[in-house]
Amino acid sequence: ATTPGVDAPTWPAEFAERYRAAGYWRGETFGGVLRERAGTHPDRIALIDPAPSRRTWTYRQLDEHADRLAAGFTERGIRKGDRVVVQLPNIGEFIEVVFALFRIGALPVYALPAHRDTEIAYFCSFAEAVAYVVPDRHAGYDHRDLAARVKKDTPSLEHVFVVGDPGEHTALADVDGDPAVLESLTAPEPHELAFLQLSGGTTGRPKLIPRTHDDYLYSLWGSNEICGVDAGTRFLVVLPAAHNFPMSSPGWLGVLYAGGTVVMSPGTDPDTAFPIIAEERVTMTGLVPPLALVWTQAGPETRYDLSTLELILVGGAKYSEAAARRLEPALGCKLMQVFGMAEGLVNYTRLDDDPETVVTTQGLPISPDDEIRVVDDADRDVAEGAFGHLLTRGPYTIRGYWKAPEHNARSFTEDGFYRTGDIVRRTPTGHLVVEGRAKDQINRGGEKIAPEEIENIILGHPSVHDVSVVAVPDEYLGERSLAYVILRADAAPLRSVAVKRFVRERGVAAYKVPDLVEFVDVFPQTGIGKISKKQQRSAAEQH
Ligand code: J2J
Repeated sequence: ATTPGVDAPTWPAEFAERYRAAGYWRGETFGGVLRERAGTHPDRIALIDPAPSRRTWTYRQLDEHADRLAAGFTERGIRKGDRVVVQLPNIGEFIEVVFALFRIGALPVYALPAHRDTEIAYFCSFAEAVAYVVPDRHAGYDHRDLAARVKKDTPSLEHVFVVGDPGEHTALADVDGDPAVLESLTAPEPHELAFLQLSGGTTGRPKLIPRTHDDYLYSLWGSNEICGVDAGTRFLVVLPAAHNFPMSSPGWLGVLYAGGTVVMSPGTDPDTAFPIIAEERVTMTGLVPPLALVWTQAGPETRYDLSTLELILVGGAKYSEAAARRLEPALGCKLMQVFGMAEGLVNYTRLDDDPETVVTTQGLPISPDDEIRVVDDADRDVAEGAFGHLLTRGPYTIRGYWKAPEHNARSFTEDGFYRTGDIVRRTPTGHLVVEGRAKDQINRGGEKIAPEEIENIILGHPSVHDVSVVAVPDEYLGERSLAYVILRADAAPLRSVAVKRFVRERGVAAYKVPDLVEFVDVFPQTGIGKISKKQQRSAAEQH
């Protein structure tokens, strides 16, 4: 199951050869990289988890813990190619667990802490996961109960591992095996799958993104070179560690690759993050635009010393030029914009770009071999500098989602370009400017919502005849979600809060619950009788 090509479309041989020959794919694995770093600089601090009481891991300790966990997973029957849903907040155990899985070639499936019954049950059943790793409680929510409900309905799921008090499940602390058992295992290979990442999604069900050791490791060291990550980097993980941006751009994985130090932040607000920055002398972090706004406001007044900060990356959603101009003076560090996607392609402004370029563009691709096309609705290249759909192909952009042949036929061109769904234009220097989006998705401050997923839930309400979920512009988040609802003719009037509660009770991440609900009699139609989301979106701008 780790071999790309069966469930996971992969690069044609001539591309793979080219990427290896160019030196992008170095033939390394995650488990091997950690072992190597633990050998060359065993006593350097790899990881700091400051809350609730400060814990640190040297490279040697991280490597040893990963081994013992890997052995414990092996003793419990977890094998190469098995899928394991990992839903952990920003704590040190997150990194221990994923490196343990990397080492035996089991594939982490990254869930966000916000995910609830609907998403977790789907990931576990679709990925046929054998195990699910959770915290006991997080942000006031008991993940052990969620795990018990999901386990009951998911035949493949044999193990639930809990960080903290395990309740009816298994304590992760008890997963402690003798690393000698690892010696007889078949090691994962660089061209094999390393994990399944989540897509932002445009469809009723989230898609899983199969990433290999070779391709993802290239995106890491490529990012490190651009962002100036080295052994002296102290990187704060502010956004959820499971998300592709804080993981890889350059993220905690990039920083570990470089031999730097990863610091976990238990929260995103200045009151939580600023004291950690001061205490741990953090040099770099990544933020979504709404958070960058909050930090920019709080920076000038803070009593904490932020002077160690050298670079803040901002991405995940469009960062307004006006907001971008205020960041450097307010926080006393450099800004870099990043426009990336869990499917692959990542663009950065460069450290030596002129200041105007940094505030007005979303950067250049990592690789000289990232192929960029900007096309019209019929896939014809637009004139240089004109707006169009962004298509991309390259050494770390997937060739297809996991087990999704029909969707892949729509999301990729025949010659393997990924249809990003983003509308961009290219400046004469090759920098991309994101102008908008053609895909049916809501970008709520960097958190992606697939309207279809929420529409399907609301359609399950007995009073609802039809529903359409669209984005509404929002000053702070960029976008919020609005559900237009048509009630059944015979249904009693419904209140907005009842619709929101219904979605919440179905068990989905809180950020997906519609911010606004509006009851209407009809939907605007397009010429061919489909709902016109375009018209709905422009009507929604009045909100
Ligand atoms: C406008 N839209 C952006 C930006 C992402 C680094 C950074 C971000 C992500 C990410 C990531 C944007 N301006 N600066 O994985 O490694 C929107 C686009 C894109 C989608 C991808 C990384 N940066 N976007 O956000 O998979 O619409 O990855 O296609 O969550 O976010 O979302 P996601």
